[in-house]
Amino acid sequence: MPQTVYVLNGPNLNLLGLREPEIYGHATLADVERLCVETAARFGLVADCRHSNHEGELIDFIHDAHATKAVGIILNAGGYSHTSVALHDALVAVRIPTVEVHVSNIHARESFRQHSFTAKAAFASLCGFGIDGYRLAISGLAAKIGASAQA
Ligand code: CA2
Repeated sequence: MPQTVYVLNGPNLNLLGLREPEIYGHATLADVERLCVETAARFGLVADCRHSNHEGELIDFIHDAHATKAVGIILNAGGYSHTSVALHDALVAVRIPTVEVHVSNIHARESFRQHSFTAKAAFASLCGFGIDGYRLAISGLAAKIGASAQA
């Protein structure tokens, strides 16, 4: 059975590469997902990449991760990171090692972005690396769960 990592992207991340490139860069969500699939494969992992603009659907994805015995979650919950106790609670409930990713450096932006509910349920957080943050997050998750790079 392959070990699966869920890569979950939240609201507005489908606009990556299409708007505000000065903040979010030029890469698209399809580029992010390709990067995640390739990076996961280097560690013998399978990336199951999902996007939703809806809080409840993101919660359903987290429950799916538990139901399918996913070994990790990479989460960019977008604006819900800063507002969603429900997403926090879903992550705590499933107890799957999670890394939070933000494309932009949320700490150098508006004050309302500087708190993350979801980060409190993650074992690590990365922000400000652009889409490379997803690659770093999968690599860090692989180390955490003992998945080594494939020859
Ligand atoms: O930096 C990140 O990855 C964010 O999670 C992106 C969220 C924002 O609400 C968070 O504070 C930080 C927003 C999604 C991006 O919205 C876009 C709008 C236009 C173009 C591209 C993305």
